[in-house]
Amino acid sequence: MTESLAEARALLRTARTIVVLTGAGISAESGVPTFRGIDGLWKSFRAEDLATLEAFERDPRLVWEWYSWRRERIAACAPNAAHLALARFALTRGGVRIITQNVDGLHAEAARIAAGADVDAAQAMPLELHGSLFRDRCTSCAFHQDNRSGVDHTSLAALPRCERCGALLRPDVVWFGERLFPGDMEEAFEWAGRADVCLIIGTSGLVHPAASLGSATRDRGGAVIELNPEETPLTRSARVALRGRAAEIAPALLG
Ligand code: BV8
Ligand code: ZN
Repeated sequence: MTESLAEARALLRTARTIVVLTGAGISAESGVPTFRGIDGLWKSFRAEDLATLEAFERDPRLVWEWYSWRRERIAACAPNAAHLALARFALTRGGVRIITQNVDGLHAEAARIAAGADVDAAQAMPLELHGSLFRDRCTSCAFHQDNRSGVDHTSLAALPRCERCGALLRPDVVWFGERLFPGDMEEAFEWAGRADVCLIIGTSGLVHPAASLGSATRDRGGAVIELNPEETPLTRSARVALRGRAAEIAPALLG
């Protein structure tokens, strides 16, 4: 395993199919708090306290308070140089699939910015494995709605309800212990299984099934490149480990 940017660039240049897996670290320089870093979201909260269906059923007001705070805080964040470099990379060469664990919507926004008015942004749109912070979904029927605003969590009665059936709305994210959305896991592993390179940016590699995508590439003879300031459980499977911040290294890696 090397830390060579030149080697990582050569691997990407000769690759036909590339999967990019991102985590909270790619959004760190946009001001989005990571989950397990020093200012990690989970530090003040424990994942099992808030990001689970049981927690929501036990105390929907508390769970909405946390998501409402995140929604308002993250709605003010913009894509950084890493999101933009990745979007441009995906738009300019085919065969790239961006797969993110993030729910902050910044890859989609970067795709729209990079594509501009006259280019179809679809090639750079991410597969959002864990859903979106900016969408509500009904706990009972199929109703969904985009929603970038905070919610009134001051009382149970004030919590948002479905306009169709009156049931409580929840954030349209995948909680711990919940399955990914239908077809997403299959699509992610289908891409990873046939990728020549799996580029992993800004994830601690602790959450499954996303954390296993790199092994799916490696098991089929592909190479893993990891971009992260720190070592993670995924580092040992990497052909190249680039130590540094995404916004600083991604433009040099992908430009
Ligand atoms: C499933 C959405 C199966 C919500 C998230 C025991 C009990 C229960 C479940 C399990 C268990 N053991 C294993 C499991 C499975 C569980 C899991 O993996 N748990 C882990 C914690 C052990 N997984 C699940 O439950 C998944 N579902 O398995 O279903 C099933 C089968 C049948 C029937 C029913 C179920 C669903 C997991 C989805 C959870 N939802 N998010 C929300 O966001 O509110 S996960 C959450 O963590 C976020 O999505 C986040 O992205 C994700 C992973 O965290 P990271 O992105 O890696 O962020 P982190 O802070 O950890 O790391 C940041 C990294 O960036 C660091 O490495 C840092 O060094 C680096 N960095 C920092 N700055 C920079 C940087 N890198 C680059 N540049 C920088 N500037
Ligand atoms: Zn409903």
